[in-house]
Amino acid sequence: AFVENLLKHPTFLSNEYTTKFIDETPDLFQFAKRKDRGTKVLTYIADISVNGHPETEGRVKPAADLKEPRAPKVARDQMPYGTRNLLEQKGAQAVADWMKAQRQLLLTDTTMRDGHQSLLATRMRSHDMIKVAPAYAQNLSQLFSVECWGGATFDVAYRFLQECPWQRLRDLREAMPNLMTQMLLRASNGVGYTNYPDNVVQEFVRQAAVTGVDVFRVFDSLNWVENMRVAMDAVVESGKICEGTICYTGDILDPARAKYDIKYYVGMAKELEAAGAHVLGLKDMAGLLKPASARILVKALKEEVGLPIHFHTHDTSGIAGATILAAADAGVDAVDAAMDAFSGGTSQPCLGSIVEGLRNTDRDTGLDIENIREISGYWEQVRAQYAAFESGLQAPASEVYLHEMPGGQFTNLKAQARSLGLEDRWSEVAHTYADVNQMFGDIVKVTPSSKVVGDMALMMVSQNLTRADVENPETDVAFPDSVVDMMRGNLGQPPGGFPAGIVNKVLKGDAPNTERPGAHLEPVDLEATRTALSKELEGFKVDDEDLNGYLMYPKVFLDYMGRHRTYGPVRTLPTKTFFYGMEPREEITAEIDPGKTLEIRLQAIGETDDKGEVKVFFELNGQPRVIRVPNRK
Ligand code: PYR
Repeated sequence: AFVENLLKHPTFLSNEYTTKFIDETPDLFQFAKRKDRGTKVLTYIADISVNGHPETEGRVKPAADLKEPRAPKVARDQMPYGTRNLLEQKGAQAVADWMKAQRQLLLTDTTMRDGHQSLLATRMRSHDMIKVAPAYAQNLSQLFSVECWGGATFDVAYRFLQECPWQRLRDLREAMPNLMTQMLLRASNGVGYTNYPDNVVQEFVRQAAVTGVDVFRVFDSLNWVENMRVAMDAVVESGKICEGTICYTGDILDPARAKYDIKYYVGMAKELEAAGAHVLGLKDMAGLLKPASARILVKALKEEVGLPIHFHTHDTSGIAGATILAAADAGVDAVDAAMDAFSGGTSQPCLGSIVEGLRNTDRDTGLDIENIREISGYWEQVRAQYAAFESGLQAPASEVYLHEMPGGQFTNLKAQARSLGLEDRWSEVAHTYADVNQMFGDIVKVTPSSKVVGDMALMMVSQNLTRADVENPETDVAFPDSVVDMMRGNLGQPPGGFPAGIVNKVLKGDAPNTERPGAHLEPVDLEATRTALSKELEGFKVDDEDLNGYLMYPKVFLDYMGRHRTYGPVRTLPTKTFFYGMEPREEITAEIDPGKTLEIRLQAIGETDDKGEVKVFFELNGQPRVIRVPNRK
C-alpha cells in the first residue's frame, strides 16, 4: 500500500479533519514508522520535486540561479557581553533600571518575527534564522533584544512550515546566549485568536520562559488591562521581563477621536505600571502615530510613568522613521526596527538608517554599521527565496490613516479580498473597515480584534451592505461567527464597552458577558490532556513543549505531527528545497541532528508508471536510494 500524501490529503484540506482521522487512517503511519529519518526526508523531497508545494503553486518563483544564502562568518570563542547577561546576573528590574539610566537609543531587531510576519505572510523558516544568529551574538551584541517568537509565527511554524516553533526558540536561544530574545504575546489569547483558560496561559508563559524567551511583550486586543493580568503575572513569576503594552489607535491630535486622547494613554500606562510591568510597550501596530503626536505622547508618558518605554511602529505610511526620531527626541528608551531587506512598508522602519540617523547625536545607538550591513546583506539573500509570499505592495500607503489596519493584516486582507473577487472594490473594503470600526464603538484593532473587523468588512462588501443596513433593525444580517463571539464578550471589553445597539442586533437580545472571559473558563486538566494526546499519537511521549503546542492549537498540532511522521525533520532542508524540491543532478546537505549530516543528490526523476507512481532516484550519503511517490499532477 502506498502512503497518502498528507500535505494534499483531501481530509486535511477540507477542514473536516478531526482528531479521529489519525485513528481511522492507520496506513498513514504504518508506512511511515518503518522508515528512517533519511528516507522520510527523501520522500518529502521526491514528493515536492514531482508534485510541487501547495503553498507556492501558481505563485511568483524565485530567480532560477538563486543560491543558498550565506551568513557572515564569525568566530564563536568569546561571547561579547549583552543584555541577556545583565538579565541573568541581576534580574528583570535591573534591566529596566539600566534602560532608563543609559542614554543611547536601544534597538530591537524585529526581522525574525514582525519583519517577515508583515512582509512575507510569516513564512520565514527557522533554517534561515538560525544560520545568522551567531553573527547577531558576535557583531550586534549592543542590541536591546531580538524579536524572534510569538505573534503569528507560532501557528505558522506548525501549520505551514512543518516545523516545531519550540525548537526554533531553543536553537536561537543557544546561538545567541548573550542577547535577549523577545516574543509577542496576545495576553489571554496566548498566540491564538481566542481566550484560553487561565492555566493554559500560565503554562504557556512558563514554558516559553524555560525554552528561551527573555522579554514578553504582552498586549490585549481591546486594551483591557483586566484581561492582561494573568499573562503579566505569569511573566513576572517566571523572572523574565514583562513589557506591559498599550496598543495605540486613533490620533491624539484629532479632536474628533477624543476617545483615545493623552489622558486615556497615560491612564492605561499607569494601570500597566501598577499591574507589575517592568517596561512599558507602546505598540503602534498600524503605524498611525504621527511624528508630532509621538513627541507629545512620549513626553507625557515619560513624565507621568516611571517605566522605560519601548516603542513599536510600522512604516505602512512611509513616515515611521520620522516618528521614531521624534520619539527618540522626546526620550523614548527603546524602539523596534528591522534589517534593510525586511524593513519599510507594512514592516518596521529600517534599523541601519535609524543607527545612521542618530550617529554623533546624544542618542547614538552605538551599533556598528558595517556589521549591520553584513547581516543585512544576508537578509537580502533570504528574502529572495520567498518570492512566492511577497504581497506586491510596492509603495507607502497613506490610506492606512483611513482604515487603521495593522501591518500584518493590511496585505493579508487585500489577498483575502482578491480571493473573494473583490480586488477592484478594495477602496470600498478600506472604507467599510473604517465604518465597522465606528459601528463597533471605535476599538483597538490588532490580532484578534482586527480579524473580527476584517471579517465583518469583507462580509458587508461582498453582500453590498452598508453600516446603515447593518444597524437597521428591519434588516436581517447573518453576522460572521467572529463578530458574534466578540459581541458576546469572549475577547473581553473595549474602553466604554461595545455600543448596546450593535450588541443587541448581533446577539438578538441575548445578554453579553462583560466580565473577563477567563473567569468563566474551566481550567484544563494538563496531565489528563497529556495522557489522552499520547494515546491519540499511539504512545508518543508528549513533552511539555508538545503539550503547550497542542493546548494552543489542537488540530494544527495534530496535523503537524501526522506529517512529521511521514516526512521527518524537513525543517533542516534548505528553503529552496523545502518549497520547490530538487532538480536532477542537484546536491544539497541537511544537518538533521548536530553532527549528523545528510548529503543528498537527486540523480533522476523517472517516468510515471501505470499505477500513477514515479520513481525518484537519489544518492543519500553516497548510497543509491529509490523513492516512489504518486504523481498527482
Ligand atoms: C500579532 O499578534 O501577531 C501581531 O503582530 C499584532
